[in-house]
Amino acid sequence: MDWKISVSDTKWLGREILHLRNTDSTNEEIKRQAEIKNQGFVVVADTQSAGRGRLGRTWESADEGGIWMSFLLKPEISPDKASQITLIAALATALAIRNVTGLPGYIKWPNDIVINRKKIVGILTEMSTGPDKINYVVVGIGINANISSFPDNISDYAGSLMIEGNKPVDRNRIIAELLKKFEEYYEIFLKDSSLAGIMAEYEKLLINKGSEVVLSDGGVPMVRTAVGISDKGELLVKDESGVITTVLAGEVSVRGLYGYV
Ligand code: BT5
Repeated sequence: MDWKISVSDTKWLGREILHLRNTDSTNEEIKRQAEIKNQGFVVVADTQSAGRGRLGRTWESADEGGIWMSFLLKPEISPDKASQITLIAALATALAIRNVTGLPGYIKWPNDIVINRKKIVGILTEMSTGPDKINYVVVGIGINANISSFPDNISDYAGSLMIEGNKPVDRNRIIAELLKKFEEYYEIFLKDSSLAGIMAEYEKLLINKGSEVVLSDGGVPMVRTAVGISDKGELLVKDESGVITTVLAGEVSVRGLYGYV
């Protein structure tokens, strides 16, 4: 806990921040407190003992140099729109990395940030729903910030801001900028609960745009060209005859033709 977190230029996001030395998962910590905390509550942990990715995957976060954080949202939108929040978080994170470190963070749809083909950030959005309504949403963001090496199982494709930029980064500034950007874009999103207002900015940083991607849902992998996103946050892909179809996050995995990106 040798670093201090302070966020001053947001309206509601990060007005209350809990900074822990260790927890199982910051997403779980938020869930334990979700009923008693206001929207905008943030949890940051120096280490996680059970960090999680999507679909039960593990997120390596035993290193104290990371930014392992989650925040609580209570949006009044229909549950099928919640997955779009992941894209807003990705855009806010990519911009925060760029603005604070100058490093060229790109979004790998839907939930990763990559730099020089390395995965630097993963995002896990979860929600609790009642009948037809969202109780709350937890946005969890893992940023490999000041990390110098990774476990063997991910070392081929994982990277950190410190490795890519050859110097340590100021984690507090990244968090402050990320929360500010997220708040700004989230409020635009809430106006019509669509990504229409941020699509153009998102696509500028979308590494897949114009590239061939391999789609696999467990069956025969298909090669398509990614052309952008829809206002619902789906990936738009084109086949060789020019027909454009949509890919929903979670339905298929998207990889580059030559590996991770
Ligand atoms: C993700 O899942 O990328 C979402 C990760 C979200 C982590 C944050 S940290 C704060 C909050 N608390 C949590 O418990 N989680 C959130 P997915 O797309 O499923 O990718 C997971 C895969 O990324 C793993 O199977 C590994 O291959 C790889 N991976 C694991 N740890 C990594 C790391 N530190 N850096 C880069 N890649 C990693």
